[in-house]
Amino acid sequence: MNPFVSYTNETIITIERHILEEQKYHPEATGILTALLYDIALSGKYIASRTCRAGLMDILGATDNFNIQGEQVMKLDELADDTIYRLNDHTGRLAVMASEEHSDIMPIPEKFESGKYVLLFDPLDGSSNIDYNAPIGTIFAIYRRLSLEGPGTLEDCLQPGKDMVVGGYILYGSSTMLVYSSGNGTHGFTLDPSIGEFLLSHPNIQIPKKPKYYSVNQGYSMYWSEGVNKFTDYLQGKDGQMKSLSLRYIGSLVADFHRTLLSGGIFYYPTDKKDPKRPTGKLRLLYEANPLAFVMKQAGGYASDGHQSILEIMPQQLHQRVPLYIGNRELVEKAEEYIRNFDDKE
Ligand code: AHM
Ligand code: MG
Repeated sequence: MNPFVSYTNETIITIERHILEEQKYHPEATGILTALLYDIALSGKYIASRTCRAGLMDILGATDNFNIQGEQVMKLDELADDTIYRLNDHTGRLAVMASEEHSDIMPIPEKFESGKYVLLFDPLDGSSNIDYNAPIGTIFAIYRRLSLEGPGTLEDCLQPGKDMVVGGYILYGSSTMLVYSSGNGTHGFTLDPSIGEFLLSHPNIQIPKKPKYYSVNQGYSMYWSEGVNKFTDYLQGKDGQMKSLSLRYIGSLVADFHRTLLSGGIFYYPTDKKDPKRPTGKLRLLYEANPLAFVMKQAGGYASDGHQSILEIMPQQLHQRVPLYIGNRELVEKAEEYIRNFDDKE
């Protein structure tokens, strides 16, 4: 039985109700952030409705990429990107957006009002898994704008994760889940497709103290540093310090992260030497590492780049990559220790 679901609790809490109740903790709140979050949940519902028909859309779009309604069939990651942008560009809540799919910031069209928040997102993370019907996700982060007025700027997007107002993700798996934190705990909602609502299923998630799994693409171990290899030996119990953890890796960050959050353990994507063009690993600070670090921190865990907290890093570029170690604090700090002892001395 899912330990987070109380079958005796008759109160049904929709995401809308939850967000409104969270708003009570912020007497200064105007409701804009609440509405913004609701629009993100709406984007998630729309993307979920399309991703669960992925194979069918291919069939429908097989001729000239047009479906039977005469609409052009987009790739799912383009569709997700477009959905989030279009559901949020006209609301007057955002000053600017940035997406992993675009090299530059995405301005709000001039005909619409500019708002006080900034939205950064990875529209469909792990999209290489779509062809295999494996879980994929959307990751998002909301900040307050720094600029005072007019169109939002690049600087508005380059804020450290510790200044995030809301971070979260939507997981399109065997069910669709939205997990978010606005700095007051981490809460998970499951989409009930029969009524089209996200319902609170995982209130106040805390990462279990006893870790269960480690999650990493072990196929790249030949490219790792000595410290990362020694840390992996530690997780496998090879140096006798602990009982080995089981390995789980889907290759879809949201799904690997979600399992780590609920089961306890660590996910890492270290610096590796296989691709000289990206010596800092693969994952992006703004769209992937930061929002998940924020959610993990609120669930009692920790995220590091191997040297310092992810949330403390001052971003220099929109698409900056970063090594990521995320999960139970003791394990992440152990990774930092191995890196310090074996790699930093070189
Ligand atoms: P994407 O943003 O292009 O989808 O890439 C990010 C994905 C993550 O979901 C996942 O953790 C990682 O790439 C897997 O990479 P690899 O195949 O190198 O293990
Ligand atoms: Mg991604």
